[in-house]
Amino acid sequence: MAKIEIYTKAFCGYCARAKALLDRKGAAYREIDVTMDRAGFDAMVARAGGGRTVPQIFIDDRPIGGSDALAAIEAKGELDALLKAD
Ligand SMILES: N[C@@H](CCC(=O)N[C@@H](CS)C(=O)NCC(=O)O)C(=O)O
Repeated sequence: MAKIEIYTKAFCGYCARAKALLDRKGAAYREIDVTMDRAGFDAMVARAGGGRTVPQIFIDDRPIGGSDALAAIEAKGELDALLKAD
């Protein structure tokens, strides 16, 4: 299984949507809640190439983007392979 990380904030609908998709896939992930974590947020922005919205998702350290990007990968039928890669 790939290493999956998702940066989130509280009360974030897009975060809930992305996590629900990962949950449906049975994917284990590390959630980094940056609601009150400025250093964590700054690290997220740096890793995401400037992306400041949440969620920001990383699969095996590769920046995927947010919930819409994850859903687009799923719509193309490519998410299962990405999640299983190691
Ligand atoms: N298209 C993005 C939208 C993400 C988005 O707008 N997230 C909101 C929170 S749910 C956000 O980060 N807003 C800016 C902010 O909270 O500073 C995605 O699919 O992830």
